[in-house]
Amino acid sequence: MKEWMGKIRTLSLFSLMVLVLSACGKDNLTALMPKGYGAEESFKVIIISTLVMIVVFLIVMIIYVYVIMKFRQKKGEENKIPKQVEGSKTLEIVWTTIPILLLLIIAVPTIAVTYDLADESKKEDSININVTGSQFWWHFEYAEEQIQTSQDLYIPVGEKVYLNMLSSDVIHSFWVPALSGKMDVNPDNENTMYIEANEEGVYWGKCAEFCGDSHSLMDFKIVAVSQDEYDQWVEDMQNVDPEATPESTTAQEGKALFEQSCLSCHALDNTPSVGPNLSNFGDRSMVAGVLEHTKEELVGWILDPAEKKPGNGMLEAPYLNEDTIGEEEAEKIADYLMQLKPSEITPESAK
Ligand code: HEC
Ligand SMILES: [Cu+2]
Repeated sequence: MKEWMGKIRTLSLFSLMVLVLSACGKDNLTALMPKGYGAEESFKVIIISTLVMIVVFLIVMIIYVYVIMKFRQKKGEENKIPKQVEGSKTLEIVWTTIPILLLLIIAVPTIAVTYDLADESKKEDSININVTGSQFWWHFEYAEEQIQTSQDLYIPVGEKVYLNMLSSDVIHSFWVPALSGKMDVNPDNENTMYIEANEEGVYWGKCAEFCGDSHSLMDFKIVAVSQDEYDQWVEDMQNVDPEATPESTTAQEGKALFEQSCLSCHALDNTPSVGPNLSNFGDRSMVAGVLEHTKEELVGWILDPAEKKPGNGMLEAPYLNEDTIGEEEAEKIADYLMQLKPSEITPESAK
């Protein structure tokens, strides 16, 4: 093979790697840029394990190359059989002890961090949120504040916030890589974890347990704001008024249509509901967790939720089999939902 061909191959391989790996860095969706206590502690464990692995790799490679060079067949010695060794106590002890020590170096901090992150001693005095995972969306109920919201979870910066998690159907897993590790969300036994954000911002969350058709679209956001902003948000949410009359006439017509076809599953106040709570829908960061928060996307979602998120719970909506909601009606409903903005504190303001 010509020499330049080999060089071009190596070059294209590296360019491909740069391309592929550069897509990995969304800085609000990575465990490698921790922005909260749980993620920081986990990151330390990642670093320790990686260092141990690098050291082991280097030592093994050095011995490997040395042995290949030293014991390869040499010219004129084709029939030479090297000295045969059977068993060596010293070697056996060395290669048993070193791995034990290495495992201890990894195990001690890992176990310490695991227990630390499972600590519930501050739970009673902290904000407690009941989290429900459903195919394929997330619901958040602030137990004491009596607020219900979905998809965007608001928390104050620098506070441990305890999440008590249950699933309404299959097993999901709650994961906000920049803030903490994963936790299974089961149908019957409640799991608790805490998250804590160091800085204001919007952190991306994902379901990390394969749970059905649209598992990869089961996204949510953590909106971390200052304590004052958080208090303000709580007050605003406690005062939502589902009866408020919208300004524009299209939105008023949208409200009536919404009450007819949608209110059976969605709530606009602090009561529980089968589908996502929409009382602050105008302030959402996304539509259904994954679509851009625009009127066009919302209209598209209302007309054909199956296309955007296969297998989702809204496909049960009776209006989808009736002729009641066409493009015109969907636009009116979208006008209505987009103006539901009870608070000035939003994912936009937190960025
Ligand atoms: C059978 C119950 C049901 C009915 C009826 C229903 N929905 Fe839904 N809706 C859901 C469920 C469940 C989801 C969550 C889907 C997902 O993301 O997996 C949802 C999601 C949504 C979302 C995205 C929520 C968010 O927080 O981003 C919007 C907006 C929405 N529905 C609007 C409507 C409108 C408008 C109607 C009436 C035309 C309607 N829905 C009727 C069950 C329903
Ligand atoms: Cu899931």
